[in-house]
Amino acid sequence: MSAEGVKPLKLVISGPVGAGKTTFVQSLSEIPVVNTDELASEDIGKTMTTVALDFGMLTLDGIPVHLFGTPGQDRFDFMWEILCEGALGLLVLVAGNRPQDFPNARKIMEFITSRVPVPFLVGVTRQDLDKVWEPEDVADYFDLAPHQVIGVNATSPTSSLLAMVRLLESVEAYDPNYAERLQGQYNFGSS
Ligand SMILES: Nc1nc2c(ncn2[C@@H]2O[C@H](COP(=O)(O)OP(=O)(O)OP(=O)(O)O)[C@@H](O)[C@H]2O)c(=O)[nH]1
Ligand SMILES: [Mg+2]
Repeated sequence: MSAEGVKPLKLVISGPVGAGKTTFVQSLSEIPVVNTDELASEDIGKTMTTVALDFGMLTLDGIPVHLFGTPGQDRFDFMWEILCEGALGLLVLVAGNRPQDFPNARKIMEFITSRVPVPFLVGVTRQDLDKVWEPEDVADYFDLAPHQVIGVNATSPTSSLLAMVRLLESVEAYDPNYAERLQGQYNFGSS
């Protein structure tokens, strides 16, 4: 239990390499993000990559929210499951200008949700760029309901906050008792 007696909410941000997971956590966190980015040991199209997790924290309406970003590379897939344990919700990010990553995003979604029954949304990043897939088209691609896919600019705190609020709303819609049932299961950071 935290000092105020309010248990933190745990949210996980996953998705393929370069989707914007670390950026999203950095945009939202009120503390310096615990970051495990290292030089990529293979060609993944960028220099640094997350090898364990990102951890950030913010407070929403007085409730502490803990954000965990996962690695994108599937060589670290064991972390996906570990990080999703006890999570209230999952946001699977995919870069809207990289449709070649969509199959990988599907794999990650299926990997996690088949092991941990966590409510999730898909966030299509890079909505600030031209020539980017619209959330509705990505919903069609993944065979998801339109409300399960949202657009986001992960470099923007405002846009990231909106996406996070949408995720929390969808958790509530998924099962109003879900949060209550998780109480007591997740105590990370509490004292
Ligand atoms: N313009 C724009 N750039 C973005 C957005 N999201 C991420 N980026 C950029 O994309 C690059 C990769 O972002 P990261 O946050 O490192 O991606 P990641 O998902 O953490 O990647 P891994 O840890 O390697 O799996 C960075 O240069 C970000 O600034 C977005 O919504 N808009
Ligand atoms: Mg990262």
